[in-house]
Amino acid sequence: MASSNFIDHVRIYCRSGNGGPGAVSFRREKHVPKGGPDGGNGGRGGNIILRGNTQLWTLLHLRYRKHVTAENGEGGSGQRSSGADGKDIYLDVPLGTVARSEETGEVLVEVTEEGQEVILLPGGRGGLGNENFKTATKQTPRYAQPGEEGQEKLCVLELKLLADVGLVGFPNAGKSTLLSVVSAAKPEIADYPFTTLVPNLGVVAYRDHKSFVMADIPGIIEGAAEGKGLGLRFLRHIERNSILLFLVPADADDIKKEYEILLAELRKFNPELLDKNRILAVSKSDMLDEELIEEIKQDLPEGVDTLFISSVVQSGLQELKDKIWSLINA
Ligand SMILES: Nc1nc2c(ncn2[C@@H]2O[C@H](COP(=O)(O)OP(=O)(O)OP(=O)(O)O)[C@@H](O)[C@H]2O)c(=O)[nH]1
Ligand SMILES: [Mg+2]
Repeated sequence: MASSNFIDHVRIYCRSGNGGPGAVSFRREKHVPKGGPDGGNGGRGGNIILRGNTQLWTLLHLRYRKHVTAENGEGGSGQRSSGADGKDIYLDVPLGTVARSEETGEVLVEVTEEGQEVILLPGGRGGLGNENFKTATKQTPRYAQPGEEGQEKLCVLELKLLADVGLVGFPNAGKSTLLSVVSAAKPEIADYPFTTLVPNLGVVAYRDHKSFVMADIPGIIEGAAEGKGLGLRFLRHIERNSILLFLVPADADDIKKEYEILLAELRKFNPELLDKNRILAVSKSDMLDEELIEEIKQDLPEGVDTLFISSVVQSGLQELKDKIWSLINA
């Protein structure tokens, strides 16, 4: 089952490299009796770097990397020779990865672009060799700096999905079914609530080789903001989605009311969610005839564009995609 591979949270114990010590050394050459100091600098310790990669959708590949340790820098040596820098460690992550310190909860870095490289933990600076400490009065410094220590931190990497459109609806509304017909994603579908336990992402092909990303998140129920059902954990996945697509099934007792309950839960969770553009789709409308559609139209919520769709008979889907596309690019 693809969805069990959705890993959006990993803890990694990170350690960046120590800087190499600077060297204490003096020039020794046959015809230079009192050679001056020539101890080179130590190399920098390896950094731990996060790098954005659009080919990745989850943090699954980091699941078993419990410890990451970067190399120490090498010590400097005579003849002003600097030590080599410790090798950096690159951790490729999907866009939308946020790294926090487990201890303080503080956000350390965030990766949002392809190829973006951000230093999660910098390696220690290399120490200066004794050639740097020569002064007019001190011609033979027998002192060099030690390298700076690397850093250690228990880091938590979390993925915030960067979907263009997030599906919002009660369990069983047909969210996963919609994703499965408009994208190549194969989410589990069933006629019982909470089939979807973790988010699924799909790339929806649009006209002229364009595409957008749709996120199917687990159903939201009344009280979700207080932790009912699957609770808040997955609501955070739609924080960044640029638009929200509400799905209310055609056989709901009161479409307007269901829509309003969903809105209220989102508002309680994070009022900023309501600033996003939204669309309402009445799903499973293959169960309606023209007459019923007309009836429902009389009592739809105000202030939101509403479409009637059916994933099963594939009706209204092109209009839906057009609408989504125009809002994403609004
Ligand atoms: N008639 C009809 N049934 C549909 C349609 N779309 C989905 N269903 C059915 O509705 C049920 C629920 O579909 P899902 O896609 O699993 O619903 P969901 O919103 O993902 O549900 P959760 O994952 O539990 O939140 C399934 O039995 C689907 O076959 C549709 O367009 N027409
Ligand atoms: Mg589902």
